[in-house]
Amino acid sequence: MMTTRAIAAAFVLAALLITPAPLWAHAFLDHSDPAVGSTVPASPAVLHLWFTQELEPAFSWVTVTDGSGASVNDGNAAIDPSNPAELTVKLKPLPTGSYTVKWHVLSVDTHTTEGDFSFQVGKG
Ligand SMILES: [Cu+2]
Repeated sequence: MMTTRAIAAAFVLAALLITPAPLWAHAFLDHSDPAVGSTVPASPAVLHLWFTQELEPAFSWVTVTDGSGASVNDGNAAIDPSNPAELTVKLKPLPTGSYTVKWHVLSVDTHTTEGDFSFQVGKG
């Protein structure tokens, strides 16, 4: 015979099995180049962000700032023509230092997500 606790656990498990699909549908950052938290030896010409879902170009952006908060974007972010889940932005030449990436995207399911991370240029 099931205890109350076991019945409660069964309901929680059922809820977990039912709810993940809409969560997975959001566009979260899958990986990036330079990678999240990484140190790269030389200034990257382009930042690539790969998301878990295709993006709406008009409402998706990324800003890279240096230690003083100044943007080092070289032009606007763009969706890769061959991959609607990839956002890229050209970067100005980056001196040694720490850089902050802030992204905000609208996925094709109309949900917005945002996040930030940093990477370093120069000797780690
Ligand atoms: Cu969503």
